[in-house]
Amino acid sequence: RQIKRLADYQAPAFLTHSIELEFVLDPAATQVTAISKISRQGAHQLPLMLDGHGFELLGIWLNNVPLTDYQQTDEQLVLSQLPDEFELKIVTQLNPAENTALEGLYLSGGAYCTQCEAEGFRRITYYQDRPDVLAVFTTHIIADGKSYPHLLSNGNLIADTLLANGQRRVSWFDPFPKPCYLFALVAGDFDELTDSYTTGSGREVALKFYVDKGNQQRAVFALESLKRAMLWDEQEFGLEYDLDIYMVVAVDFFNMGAMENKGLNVFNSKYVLANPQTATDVDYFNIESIIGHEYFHNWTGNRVTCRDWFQLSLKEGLTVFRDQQFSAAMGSPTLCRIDAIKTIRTAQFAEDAGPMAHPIRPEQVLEMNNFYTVTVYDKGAEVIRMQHTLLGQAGFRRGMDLYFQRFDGKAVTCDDFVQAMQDANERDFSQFRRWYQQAGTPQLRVTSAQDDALASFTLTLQQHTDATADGSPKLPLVLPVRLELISLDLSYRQQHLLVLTEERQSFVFEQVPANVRAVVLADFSAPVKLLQQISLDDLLFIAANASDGVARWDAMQQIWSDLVRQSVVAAHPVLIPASLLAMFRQLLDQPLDDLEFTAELLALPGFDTLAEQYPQIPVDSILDTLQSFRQQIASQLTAELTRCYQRLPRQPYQYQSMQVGIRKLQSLCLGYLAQAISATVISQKNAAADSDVITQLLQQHYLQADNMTDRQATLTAAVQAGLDLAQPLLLDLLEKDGHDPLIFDKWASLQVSLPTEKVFELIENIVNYPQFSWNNPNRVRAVFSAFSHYNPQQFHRADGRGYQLLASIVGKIDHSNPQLAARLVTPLLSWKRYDEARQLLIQQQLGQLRDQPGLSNDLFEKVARSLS
Ligand code: DPP
Ligand code: ZN
Repeated sequence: RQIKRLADYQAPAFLTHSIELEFVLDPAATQVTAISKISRQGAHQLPLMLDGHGFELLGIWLNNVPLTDYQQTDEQLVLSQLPDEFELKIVTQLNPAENTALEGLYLSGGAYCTQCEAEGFRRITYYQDRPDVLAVFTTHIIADGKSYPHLLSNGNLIADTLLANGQRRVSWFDPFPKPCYLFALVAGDFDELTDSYTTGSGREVALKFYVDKGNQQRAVFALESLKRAMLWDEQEFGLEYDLDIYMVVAVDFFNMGAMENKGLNVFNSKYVLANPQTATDVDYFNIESIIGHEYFHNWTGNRVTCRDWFQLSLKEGLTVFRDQQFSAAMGSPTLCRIDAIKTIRTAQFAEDAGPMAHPIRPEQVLEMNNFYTVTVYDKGAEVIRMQHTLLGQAGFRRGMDLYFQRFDGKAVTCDDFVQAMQDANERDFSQFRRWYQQAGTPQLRVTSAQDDALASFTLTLQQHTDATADGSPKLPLVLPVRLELISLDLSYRQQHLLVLTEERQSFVFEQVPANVRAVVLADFSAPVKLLQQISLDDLLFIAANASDGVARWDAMQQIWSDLVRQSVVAAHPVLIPASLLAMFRQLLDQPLDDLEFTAELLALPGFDTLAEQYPQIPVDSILDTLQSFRQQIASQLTAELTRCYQRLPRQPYQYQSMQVGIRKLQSLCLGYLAQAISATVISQKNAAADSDVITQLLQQHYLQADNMTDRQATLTAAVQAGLDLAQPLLLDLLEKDGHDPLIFDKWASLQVSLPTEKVFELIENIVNYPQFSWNNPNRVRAVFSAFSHYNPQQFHRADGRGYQLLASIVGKIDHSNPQLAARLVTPLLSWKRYDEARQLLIQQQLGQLRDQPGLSNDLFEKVARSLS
C-alpha cells in the first residue's frame, strides 16, 4: 500500500492545457474518448505518468498515430520518449451501472452523474489526476435524448445536435482552466426550476436546479438561498459569479453533502429538497449553509485551487469559514457560533485525541478520502477565524483581496494564503503557521489574581498540547483570547483581545474595581479546551451577564460539565443545585424573546461533548448522570416546563427566526416533560395525573403539527424517554410519508435511537423495508451512523452487541462502498479511550476487520492506525 507524503511533492513533469472529452453513455459500457494537449515542463526526459483504474483501455493515439509502447500498472499508465508537445487520445470503456463506490461515473436512480473529488477522475480515463494540473475542458455527451433530456457538464452550453441514429450530442465548454476533480457530467430526466441573478456588474446568470420529477417546488428554498449567497459574496468579499449559468443537480446516491464542480454543483438531495412536511428547521438551516458553501467554492477552491491534496484545508477551512459567516449574516451569529463549537467539541476533539489525529494540513495520507475530516474542515475554519480575529474584519478583507490578486487561476498552498494575510497587513505570522503543522487540542489553563489595593487584575494563561498519535510537534501556538472583565455590580465592563504566544503569560489590567469576574475565551476565540476553576455562582453570573451570548451559553455548559464531573467522582449523580434550578425557572418564565438562544441555555451538553473531557471515558457514569439530570429537571420543573410550552403560540409553518425559536423551545420542554413520565420516575404521588396531561400534550403536539419539525419534536422526546406512545406515532409517520426517502431516513434514525435493547430488533426490521438499500449512503447512514452517534446507551452496551453490529456492517459495506465504510467505522477507532472490558470488545472487532480479505485502502488506513 502506497503512502503519499507532503514532503515528496514535485511539480508536474508535464502540463495538460486542454482536454476534449466525448462520452457515449451506456449503463454497462460507456465509451469515453479523451483528447489532451500536453507539453513537457522544463528540460528533462521523465516519462508521463497518468493515473487510472477501474475501466477497460480501448486504445491510445499519440498525435493521431496508434501507440503501443507503454507500460500499464494497476494504477498508472507510463508513457516514455514523448515529444515536448503532443496530442494524446485515449479511449476507455466504463461500467457506471456497477459502480457502487460512487466515485467517477455512476448511476444514481437512473441518472448518470459523476463525483471526481478527490481522485475519481482517474476512474473515467487515464489522466494526471492531481489538482495542480489545470486544463480547459470541453465535454460532448451522446445519449438517447428521450430517456435523458438533460445532458449537462461544466461551463457554458455550446452545441446541441440530433445525430443520424436519433441520439443527441450536447457540447459544453468551460473557459476557466481547472483541475479534473472539478469535472462533472450529469445525464437524466429531471424537473427543472429556473431563475436568474444579475451580478453587481450587470452580468445575467441563469440559475437552474434539476431535481427528481415532482420535486420542483421543494427546490425553491435552495434556489432562494443561492441568490442570497451570491449577493452576500459580492457585498462581503467583492466576489462575483463568472459564468453565464449556474446549475445544481440533486441526486439520491451521494457519498458526501455536495460537490462544487465548476458551474455544475452536484448535491445530495437531502441538502436541496425542502418543504415544511419533509424538512425540519435544522434541514432548512443546513440547506442554506451548504448551498452557500458550494457557491463560495467558486472562488475559494475553483478560481484559486489547491496545489496538492495535503492543502485541502486551503479551500475547505476557508470555505467553511465563509459559509459560517454567511449563515451568521442570514440569522443569529451567536447560534451559528454555538453550532460550530459543538462540532469542534465533539467530533474534532475526538479526532485529535484518537488514532487518526492529523494537523489541518496532513503530512501523509494513504487514502485521500479519509482526510475530508472535521479537522481539515472545521478546525481549518477555526484557524481561518483566528486570522480574522487577529486582523479584524478590514484587515482580513485586505488579505483576501491580495490572495485573489496573487493567485487567481493558480493552484497554491496554505502557506500562500497565510503569506497573503501577512503581507496585506504587514504582520508576522510565522509562529501562527504552527497551527497548520501541529495536531492536537491545546489546553488553556487560566488563573487570576486581584489586588484590590493596587486596583489591578492579573490573568495568567498557560497552554499545553498533549502528544498526538501522528507525533507532530507541540510548540506554543498563537492563541487569540477574547476577554471580558465585569464587576459584580455591572458598573464596570471592559473587553480585551489577548494574544498568547508563549507557553505561559500574565496579563495585568490596571484600574480595575474590586470584585470583577473574568469571561475568558468569549466567542470561543481559539479552538482549545479551557481549564478554569470557577464557582457555580460565578458561572451563573457569567451566564446571566456576559456581553457575548456564546460566553453565556458556554458558562451553562461548564456548569453541567462540572456537575457531571462531581458525579463521576462521587460514583453517583449529584443533586442539581437550587440556584441552577432557579436560573432554569427564570429562563422558562422570561418574556418571549430570543427563544432559540434560551433553548440553548436550557439544554444539557451531549454525551459526546462530555466524553471528550476525560482521557478515559466513564461511559456508564456519564450516561447515568445525564439521565438523572434530565429527570431531576423534569420532576422539579414540571409546572414551569408545561407553562412555558403552553404560552408559546403556534402559527402556520414558516422558516423564520421567531418561529424557529418557538419550535425549539417547545421541543426542549417536551423533551424534559417526556422524561418526567418515563417509566423510571413514576413514583411520585401526582405521577398519574401528570402522566395523562403530558402524554396528551405530546400526542397533540404531533397530531396538530403542520410540519416535520414539530412532529420530530414529539417523536424524539417519546423515543428518548422510552414512552409507549412513540411506536404508534412512528408508524403513523411511516405510513403517511415513508414513501419519501428523506422521511424514511428520519423515521429510521428515530427508531435506532431507542435506548433499549429492542433497538436491535428494530434495526433488523428496518433494513428489510423496500425503501432501504445497502447501496444508498443516506439510507445506511440514517440507520447505522445514527445508531452509533445518537444511541450511546445501546452502542456502548457492556456486552459488545453495539460494537459488533457496527463492525459487521462496516465490513459488509467495504466491498461496495469503501468511502462510506471508512466513515461509518469512526466511532470504533478510539477504543483506547474506554474501560478495559470495552477496549477488548472493540479491539476484537477491529482485528477481524483488519484481517478481512480485500480490505480497501480507506478502511485499512483507519483500522490499522487504530490498532497500532
Ligand atoms: N468539496 C466538497 C465540499 O466540501 C466535498 N467533496 O464541498
Ligand atoms: Zn467544501
